[in-house]
Amino acid sequence: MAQILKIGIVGYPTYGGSGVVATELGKALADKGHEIHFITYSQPVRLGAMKKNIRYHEVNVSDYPLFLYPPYELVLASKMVDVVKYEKLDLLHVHYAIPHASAAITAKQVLADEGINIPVITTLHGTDITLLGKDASFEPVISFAINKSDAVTAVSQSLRLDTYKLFGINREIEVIPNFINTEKFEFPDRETIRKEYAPNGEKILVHISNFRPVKRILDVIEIFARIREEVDSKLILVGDGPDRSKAEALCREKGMCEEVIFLGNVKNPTEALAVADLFLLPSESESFGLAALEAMACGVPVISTNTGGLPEVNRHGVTGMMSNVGDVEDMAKNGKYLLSDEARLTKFGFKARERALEFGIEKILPLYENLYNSVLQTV
Ligand code: GMT
Repeated sequence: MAQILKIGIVGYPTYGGSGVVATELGKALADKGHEIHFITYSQPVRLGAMKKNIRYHEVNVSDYPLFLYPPYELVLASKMVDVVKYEKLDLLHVHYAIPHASAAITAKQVLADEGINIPVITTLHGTDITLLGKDASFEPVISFAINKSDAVTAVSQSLRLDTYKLFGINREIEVIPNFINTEKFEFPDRETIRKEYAPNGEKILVHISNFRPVKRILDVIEIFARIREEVDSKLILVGDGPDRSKAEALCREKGMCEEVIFLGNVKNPTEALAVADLFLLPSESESFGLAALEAMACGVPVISTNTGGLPEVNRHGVTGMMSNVGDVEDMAKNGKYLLSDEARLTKFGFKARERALEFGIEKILPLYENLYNSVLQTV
C-alpha cells in the first residue's frame, strides 16, 4: 500500500483558480487516505463537506495599531511552523509564490533551526509570475523562494518558460497541469435550468472570472454585442472584481441590459456552465485557463485568446477557437461560426469534453503523489 502522508496545503481560499486547484487537490488527496491540513486566512470556498482527515488552520493577524500593513506573511510562516511541528506534517505544498512560497521558506528555515527538515513544494499558478514577476519589488523574494523550494511545479509549459524568462532561476521546474474532477461536471438537468435564462431558446454564452484587467472583460461585452447582432443570445457573467462597473456601464451604453446577466460571485460557478453553449475567455494573459477547462468538461466549446497556456488546453478548430489578444472581431466571427450550426456546435462540445477528460484528476493526482514521494526520498 502507498505511503499515507500528512500534507500541509497553503493557498488562497477565495474564488481564484489557484485556490480552487489547491482545495480540490487537498480533497482528492484526502479521498486517497492522506491527512490534509489547509493553512490559510479563511475557509477555502470549495472545501465542501467535513471529513475526518481534512483539517483547517486559520491564520489570524492581530490588529495592532502600529501596523500600517498587517504582517500576514509572518503570521502565516509562524502558523506553518506550528502546524508542521504539532501535527507532524511530512511536507508543505504551497500554491502561488507570493506570499505562500516565501512564507514557507521562512517556516522551513525556522524549523531547520530546531532540527526539523520540512520539504516545501511550490506550485506556480500564473499571475504570481506573469504580473508580479514584472514588478521589481517582488522579484528577488520570488526568485529566492523558487530556488529554495524542494520542488517546484508550474501549471503549464508556458508558465514554466515565463518563470525562467522573468526570474533568476537555477533549478528544475516540473510541469503538472491543472486538473478537474470530471464527475462534478455532469449536469443531468440542463434543459430545465436553461429555460430560466433563455426562455425563448436563445443561445447562452458564459464568462467566469475575477473581472481583473487581465481578463479583458470589456472584450467579452464587445464580442457578445457582435454575436447577438446575428444570433439570438444571452450572456451570463459569473464573478466580480475591479472591472465589473465598467462592464455594466458598457452594457447600458449598448442597450444590452436585458441580454447580459451579471450573477456576481457564486459559490459554485461551474453551475453556470451547465446551461452554456459557448464559453468566452479573451484574456490578456492566462497561464492555463482553469475556467476554460471546466467549461470544456461540461461539453462547452471555448472562444479564447491564444495567449500563455491556453493553447495547451484549448485546441483551435477542435475544442474551440483562438484569436490574438484584443481581436474582438475575430472572436465574434468564431463565436458566430460555432453558434450558427447546431451539428458543428455539438461536435466541438463533444471534442471539448473528450479533451477535458485528459486532465481528469485520476491522471494528474499520481503526478503530485510521485513528486511528493521523490522529494521525501531525497531530503
Ligand atoms: O485567473 C486569475 O487571475 C486567478 C489566478 C489565481 O491564481 O487564482 O489564476 C491563475 O491560476 C489558475 C490556476 O492555476 C490558472 O488556471 C489561471 O490561468 C491563472 N491566471 C492567469 O494566469 C491570469
